[in-house]
Amino acid sequence: METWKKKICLIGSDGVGKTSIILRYTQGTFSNSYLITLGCDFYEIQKTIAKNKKKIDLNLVVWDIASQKNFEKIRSHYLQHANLVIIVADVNRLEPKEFIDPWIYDVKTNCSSNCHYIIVINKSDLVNEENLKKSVKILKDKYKNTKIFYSSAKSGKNISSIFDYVGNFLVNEIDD
Ligand SMILES: Nc1nc2c(ncn2[C@@H]2O[C@H](COP(=O)(O)OP(=O)(O)OP(=O)(O)O)[C@@H](O)[C@H]2O)c(=O)[nH]1
Ligand SMILES: [Mg+2]
Repeated sequence: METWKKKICLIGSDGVGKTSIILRYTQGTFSNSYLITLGCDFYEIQKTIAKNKKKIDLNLVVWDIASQKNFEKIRSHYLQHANLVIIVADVNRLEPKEFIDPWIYDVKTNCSSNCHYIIVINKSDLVNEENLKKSVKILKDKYKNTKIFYSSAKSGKNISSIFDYVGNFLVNEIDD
């Protein structure tokens, strides 16, 4: 089987749940306590993805990048050569100018032009379904060409869908 190696990065404001999303997916666990990420942590995810009639063994290297202001310079290096970036926001902190646009700017200035990004609105367990749908619709209208997920690292909602999408996208939608 062919093996592909890809780099993905998670970025987003402090405490939005980047580390929790990765731990929920890789270990199936969730903790209510908040252990801030310093610098960058690394994880690996193995997936088998169908491509035409073949199967691709996809090795995702996941960079969980610290959000703090004083890491800004280092962060620009961490983002280099990313194949895809997951911008994470928190359902209760969604003002685009503050919580989403700066991260898109980060991707656009530090990643190559063929690097894609998606937006994940995490902590969906904290709002009711109706408000969640409203918030997601506003963002989908604003960021029309961007794939947007909502998720909960706490309940596990949509966590696998995010990584399934990312795996499939990297194998079937881009050809570098
Ligand atoms: N209710 C709820 N809480 C969550 C969820 N995801 C994360 N949290 C909580 O939010 C806090 C921060 O989560 P982290 O995963 O550490 O956030 P982070 O984005 O990695 O934060 P930094 O490393 O500081 O950038 C923790 O107390 C988590 O338990 C979620 O889906 N729902
Ligand atoms: Mg973290």
